[in-house]
Amino acid sequence: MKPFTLSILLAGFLLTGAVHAGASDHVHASHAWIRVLPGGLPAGAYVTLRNDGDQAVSLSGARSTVYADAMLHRSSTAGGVSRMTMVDALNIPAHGEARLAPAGYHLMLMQANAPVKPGDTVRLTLDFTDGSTLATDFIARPANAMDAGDDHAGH
Ligand SMILES: [Cu+2]
Repeated sequence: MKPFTLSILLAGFLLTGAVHAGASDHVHASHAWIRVLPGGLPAGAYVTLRNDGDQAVSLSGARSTVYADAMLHRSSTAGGVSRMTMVDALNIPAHGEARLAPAGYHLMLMQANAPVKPGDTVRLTLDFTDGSTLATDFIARPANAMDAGDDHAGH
């Protein structure tokens, strides 16, 4: 192998290593669930993200092979009118947590390429602003669900 080729491989390896040792290494996801709506409507995805690191991290969005698009949104209510706004990033403080939950921050999942039913598990790849990622399994819940339905898990 020529030295030139080796240095390119090495550069690629170092870059990969840098991305791997990123924000997501310190983030733990729990209570991950999706509220499935009938008729192919966009579905909200919710999760609690705990950051055990010494530095704040920022969630920038998510991806999935099941949905064509996923966007970070925030629901709010003003004057009795609820609305959703796009969010560039959601901060998760050092040694703190951020909660995506109904009536607040959520990931809006658009255009499922196959029907998602309550009880299904959907893997989303959470993206952080430093380029690191966190693959997380979300449980699909019915339209009237208000949480992940795992409170009995006791943690
Ligand atoms: Cu939304």
